[in-house]
Amino acid sequence: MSDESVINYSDRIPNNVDLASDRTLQRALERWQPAFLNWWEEAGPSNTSTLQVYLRTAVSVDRDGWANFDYVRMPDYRWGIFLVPRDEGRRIHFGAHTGEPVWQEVPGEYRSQLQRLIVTQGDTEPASVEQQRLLGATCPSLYDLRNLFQVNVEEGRHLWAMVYLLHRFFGREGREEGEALLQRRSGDINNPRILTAFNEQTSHWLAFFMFTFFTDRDGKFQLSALAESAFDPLARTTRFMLTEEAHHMFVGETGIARVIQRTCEVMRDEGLMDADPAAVRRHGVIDFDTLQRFVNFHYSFTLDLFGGEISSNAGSVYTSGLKGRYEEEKVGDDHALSQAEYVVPQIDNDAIVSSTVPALTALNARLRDDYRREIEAAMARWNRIPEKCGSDRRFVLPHVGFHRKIGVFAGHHVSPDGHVLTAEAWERESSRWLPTDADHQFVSSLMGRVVEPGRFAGWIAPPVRGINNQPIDFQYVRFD
Ligand code: BYC
Repeated sequence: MSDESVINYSDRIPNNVDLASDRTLQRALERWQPAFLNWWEEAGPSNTSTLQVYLRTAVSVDRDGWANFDYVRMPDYRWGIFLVPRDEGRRIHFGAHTGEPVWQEVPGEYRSQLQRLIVTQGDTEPASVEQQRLLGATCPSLYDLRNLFQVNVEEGRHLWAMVYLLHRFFGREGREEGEALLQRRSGDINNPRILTAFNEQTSHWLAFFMFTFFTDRDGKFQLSALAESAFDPLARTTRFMLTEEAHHMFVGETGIARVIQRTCEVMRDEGLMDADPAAVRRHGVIDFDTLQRFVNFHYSFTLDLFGGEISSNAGSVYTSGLKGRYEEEKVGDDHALSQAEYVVPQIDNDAIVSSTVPALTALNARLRDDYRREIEAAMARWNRIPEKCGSDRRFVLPHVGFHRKIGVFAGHHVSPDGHVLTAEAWERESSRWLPTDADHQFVSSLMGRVVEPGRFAGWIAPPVRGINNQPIDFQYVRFD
């Protein structure tokens, strides 16, 4: 048997699943590979095929040895299929099948539910690459350009991960879904991506950092729930994806922190601590009010990705054993939720109330609450920056009902502090809470291409350290 922790790079498709021993699967994936490369060329990062980028590539799925850094032309990146090694003794640990050995094949009764989950997950990966397609043209530094491309190639690999599952376990339908994943396009009215947030534009770097902070973190929580799955190949695939996801969230969290840092420095140096936003903007940095509006937007549109607060779908995929809770094993209950209850917010007569519902129906709300807690902790880290600079300003999360399109708050107007408003009041006030066209124009006006090693655009501070212990002025991307 092959060593599952080592990735075979001599195959056309790098893998640690002994692809060579399954000729039919190998041929099917080798047919999908050129279609993937065409998609990358057409919808992936624009004008980048000749660049050499200092990228990390997985060489092993072991905890310590998986990353190798080197210059790569992106179309030559070795996208492949990497699963964490199989744990022979693994048993189902939640839902109706608790205690049974995990499944190595798809149980017939859950086939369509499972396929749907895998397709939905897979669809987000190319979607985010499409959303970020044009950002390279306005990068604030070589360091940031390299990070963008690292995120892009890894999202491409996450697509490979889901397509492997579709091809290997779902026959002709799976292959058709694999093709459809390359045909849908973010924002295309006729053939859009599946989930709402993946059809929005990521039109500048502030949106990119917000997206990698807020939306990639939804990726973390959804992948963590899928990593509990009774369907072992899905659990093993998503576990490896999670190791890559961490860098994407790092890009977002430190990106926003650097924007706040730069604004603070300019405000302090120019004596603008109490100045109005327009005065701050005149110095070429992004004022706190604008940043807060972007926080409000990206947080609320990411919350929609958790699905409805009350969802029978969520209960059913849990009971089937297909998707668990965040860190299921650490939760101290019966892991069946037959009697358990959970408190969710609801709207009752134009007021937000707490109501207790069967926990099985509230699993999306629960995952969202886990997510919110992690976001709050990260925001507390951001808030240390204005504190250190002597500013009283703090960033806050809006109420979970604010600006929602999915779930119990859809169709209602909720203010950031959790009051239900009339449509007229919302119309009057919402430009104070959400980015306006003028905000986008202002932010876009700051975006210029900075590609001299060690230089950074004026609206963002340099990072604390470089990538892989390289200096900050390292040539992270070569253009020759
Ligand atoms: N947009 O019962 P409900 C990532 C649909 S991000 C459009 O309330 P359910 C990444 C839903 O499909 C993580 N439609 O919710 C991040 C259903 O339709 P059907 C991606 C939506 O099903 C950055 C109906 O409404 N992974 O990896 O429990 C960069 C009722 O749904 C939306 C996953 O999402 C929406 N926002 O949960 C790159 C994991 N929300 O079936 C990557 C897999 C709901 O009635 N997906 N609907 O036609 C899932 O677990 C579930 O599909 C959801 C929805 C959590 C998304």
